Amino acid sequence: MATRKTAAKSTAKPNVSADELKTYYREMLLIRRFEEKAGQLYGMGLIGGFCHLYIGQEAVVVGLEAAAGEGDKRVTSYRDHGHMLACGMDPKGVMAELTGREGGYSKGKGGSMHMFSKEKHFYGGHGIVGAQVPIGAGLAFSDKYKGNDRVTFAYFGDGAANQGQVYETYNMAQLWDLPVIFVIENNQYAMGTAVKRSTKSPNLWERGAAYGIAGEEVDGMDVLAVKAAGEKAVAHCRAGKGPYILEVMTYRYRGHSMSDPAKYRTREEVQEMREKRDAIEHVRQLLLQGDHATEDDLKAIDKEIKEIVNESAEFSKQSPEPALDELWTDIYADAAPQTA
Ligand SMILES: Cc1ncc(C[n+]2csc(CCOP(=O)(O)OP(=O)(O)O)c2C)c(N)n1
Ligand SMILES: [Mg+2]
Repeated sequence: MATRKTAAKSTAKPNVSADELKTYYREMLLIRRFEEKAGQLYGMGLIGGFCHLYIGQEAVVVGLEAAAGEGDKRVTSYRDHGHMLACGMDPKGVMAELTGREGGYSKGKGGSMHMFSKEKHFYGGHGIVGAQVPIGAGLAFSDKYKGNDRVTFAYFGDGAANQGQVYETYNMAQLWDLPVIFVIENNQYAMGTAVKRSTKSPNLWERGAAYGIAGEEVDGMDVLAVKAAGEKAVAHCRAGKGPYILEVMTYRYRGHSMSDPAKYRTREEVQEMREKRDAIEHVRQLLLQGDHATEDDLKAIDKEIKEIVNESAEFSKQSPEPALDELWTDIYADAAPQTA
């Protein structure tokens, strides 16, 4: 098997303010604690159906959201809770949706994989692997057609990157210079299949070359590296140069979904990533070593986040289940067509 070429890492000191670092710390921690709570609620039977946690991948979406501007769009797969929190959706509405309650973003009728927010330009949450990639190009097409300078982030996994529709989308996006950033979240696995077992060509971002699409590999455990690459990609798209590919190297600590026995990898492998590469710990160390924050400052942030997450769980438990007649609403954009 061909071995993966890894891009040279920059050794430059990050040029970043204390406030910025604290923001990333807070946002990544919110996702992690929220997901841990979702895992607990699932274990208690309060969340039904599928539930795919994002723990370990937090720096990807937080770094890219830091590079995004007002009005930019995002669309992703079923592993979507982190994307929703990072773009500013309300944790209460997300948790209530996970638990199937009326106060959820889809009134409790969509669950983990089916939430949207027009206000935050979040276009789902898609359970069909790869389906969001052409949708992302469509969103970018709409912005280009309207003549604004908005950019769409279309997130998908290493497994999805082997799908045909991704390459049909690359072709059209490049042909029409669409302002879309294809973000491959390479977390090394597609369910139980390691990328090495499914993929001959080792660098997924390089496949864009066949269509003339520029791209690069990014260290997805380093939020500052993700942000910097995101800014470059956004500038490329806003300048009308067409799409860009970011292959963000990351890792999921939990199973594919809550029902994954995780027999396809060793505990040691997961432990090693947690101990040596954790993205939140990385920012924590930057804050402490740069004298930007004390242990007490960080404890205060931890407490604040814990409260937000607990409130979201409490809100979900108090929110009623949707009424039965809700079964007939939100099916068609307009009133249901009448049959003769
Ligand atoms: C079209 C389609 N095929 C198969 C599945 C079943 N399935 C769900 S997730 C998944 C793995 C996708 O892995 P990847 O794209 O790497 O994303 P990750 O789960 O790692 O975030 C598969 C095969 C599906 N949902 N849709
Ligand atoms: Mg994957």
